[in-house]
Amino acid sequence: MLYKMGVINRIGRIQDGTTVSDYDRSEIERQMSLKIGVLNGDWNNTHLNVLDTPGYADFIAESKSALRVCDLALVVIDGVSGVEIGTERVWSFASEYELPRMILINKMDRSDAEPQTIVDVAKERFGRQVVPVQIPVNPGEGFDQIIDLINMRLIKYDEGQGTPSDIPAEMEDEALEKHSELVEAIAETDEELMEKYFSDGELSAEDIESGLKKAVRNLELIPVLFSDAYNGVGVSELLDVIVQYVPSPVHSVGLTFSTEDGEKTTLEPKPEAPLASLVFKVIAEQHVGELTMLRLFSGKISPGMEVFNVNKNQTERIGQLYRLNGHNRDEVTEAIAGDIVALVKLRHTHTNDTLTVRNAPVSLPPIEFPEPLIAVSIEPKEKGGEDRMATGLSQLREEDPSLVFKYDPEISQSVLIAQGELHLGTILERLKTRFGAEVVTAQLRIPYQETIRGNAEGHHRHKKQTGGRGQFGEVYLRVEARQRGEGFEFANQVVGGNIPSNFIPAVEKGIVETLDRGPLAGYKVVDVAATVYDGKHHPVDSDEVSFKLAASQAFREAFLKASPILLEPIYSVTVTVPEEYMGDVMGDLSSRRGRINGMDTDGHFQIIRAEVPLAELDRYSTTLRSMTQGRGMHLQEFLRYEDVPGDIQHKIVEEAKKAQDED
Ligand SMILES: Nc1nc2c(ncn2[C@@H]2O[C@H](COP(=O)(O)OP(=O)(O)O)[C@@H](O)[C@H]2O)c(=O)[nH]1
Ligand SMILES: [Mg+2]
Repeated sequence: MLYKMGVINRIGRIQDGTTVSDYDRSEIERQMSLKIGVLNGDWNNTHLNVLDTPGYADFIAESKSALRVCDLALVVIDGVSGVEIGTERVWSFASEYELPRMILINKMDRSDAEPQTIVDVAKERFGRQVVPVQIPVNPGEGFDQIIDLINMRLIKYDEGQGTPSDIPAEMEDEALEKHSELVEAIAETDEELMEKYFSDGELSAEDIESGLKKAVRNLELIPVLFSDAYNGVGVSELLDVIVQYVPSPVHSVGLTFSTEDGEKTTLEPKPEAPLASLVFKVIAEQHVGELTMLRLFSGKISPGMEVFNVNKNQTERIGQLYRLNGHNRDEVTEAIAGDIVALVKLRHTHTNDTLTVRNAPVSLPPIEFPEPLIAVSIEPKEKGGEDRMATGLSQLREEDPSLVFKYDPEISQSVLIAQGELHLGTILERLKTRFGAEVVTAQLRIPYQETIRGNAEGHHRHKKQTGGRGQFGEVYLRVEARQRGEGFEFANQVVGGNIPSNFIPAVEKGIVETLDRGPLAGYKVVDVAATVYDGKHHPVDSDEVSFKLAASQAFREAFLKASPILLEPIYSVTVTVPEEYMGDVMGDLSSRRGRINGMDTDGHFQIIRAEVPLAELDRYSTTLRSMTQGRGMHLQEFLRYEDVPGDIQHKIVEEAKKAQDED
């Protein structure tokens, strides 16, 4: 597209690392896009902003960000592999944003390309609105002809240059039939057109044009086009169709959304209206610093202007403005509603912030990022590296909010959560090269819990005689099992002042503090009742510390006698895979102590629902992807705690003992 629009004079190739969109070093090395590529150009007197997004599942959040600020989703489908999980996911994002759509089926030069099957599948998956506006005449090697079903002509391409001519006689019947299907589909979206179509059996060129335009805008039709991007076949047609049939942001009704108090607002896409714009991406560029990517929904901006960041309650002054093509920047003096621009050096503004005006502020709905899937513990390689690691991670998170970094007190580890193995890899690489922060990652600890099955009693006397004043406290208590989820309960049944009432809080405190590091293997204790029923004190030596220690020891003793057990977190796991991988996935889930709860068919995908212990889910997304050649995905969600099987409990307890001995 950039080549056709005259932005570049040579077509780049992924294999040579010369494409405009994938310019980042790690993108060139991996030969794939890792982030939104911001591009622009002109076609038929129309300015086009293009956000090229990665297809790889780890970077799906980028696609979601881009879709949030676009007026059209052009969903590119591989002409050989067809509709994939990634296709389905971006489709669902586009549906969430109620975005007009078009489909481009690419790689028509491949001899194993299957355009018709893919159109059929797309119809089945995405609905009857899917309608081809072209016929790829000779798919396979040497592909160079497309029939344009809107204008009923043949376009023959030579070195990317399309020349129109009449449809050859032998193609006429097929072309007429498909043309009628298209016209009928257009007519069905509008009553007036339907009447005309019934009485005339055809629609005029003007009616087809305006009808298709309206239907695309209202999500009633989804045109399908074909291309061979290698040889530029279909590219100029694609640009023609985009410019002619896709709603220009300037002529749209404007972004409509619900404000925080539930009212519907529509932003007029006019330069005269007050500024409303969303930051959808922050990119750190070498030698340039941070570039803030902004989509304007209404109003305009120019250098020197003061704008209001409504999320941070801060004023920002606009510096230079750029239009981007990869890392090429063209300075502009103004940007208006509908446009996408890059800004330099904003002090307080980050992804998902709304830039607006103080006297008429709006707050745009934020991009909601997909749940990250792979979690590891992260620590600096060397002591004292904590600051660099934390600074680096918070900076990276500003550029890419689809990663999560937090401290988890339950397992006492710093946790990094990413969208997949590759995403994780790029984060660690950037930490090292950009922030000099070398880190080590490891499997997260499992937050097991401890509880008891039975009841038991415990007793401890704490007594110390050192020099001056001694220490004395003695506690008798009972522990009882409680129902799951009931938590901890403390009761006092001491009579006759055997433990003076002012020391009872210390007894309780001694037990509560023990709950954090359970007697069995050091995990949190849950659902236990403890009743202190007797004890002894000494008029001089007794103090709070003595009763705390005695209570803690008595509790440990009772707990270990009351059939202690370990509980582990169980997750519900939903796996979506193409049918042929189902056997492998089920076998693998069983080997992870998983229980299969159900299966559903969804087109040519299978959905498997299972319950799997968290301990068995380490890097499951990675395994699933390699098991299914990247075509499977899963979601997981915490369900409940369950007993750890006896042999595994034994192993965990032994390991905990060993670790404690080493300490
Ligand atoms: N045969 C053929 N290969 C293509 C065509 N377009 C892209 N490719 C190849 O398909 C692979 C993926 O292309 P890429 O642009 O990285 O896809 P992306 O994932 O959408 O960014 C690369 O190896 C390209 O060289 C095409 O029209 N025909
Ligand atoms: Mg790409």
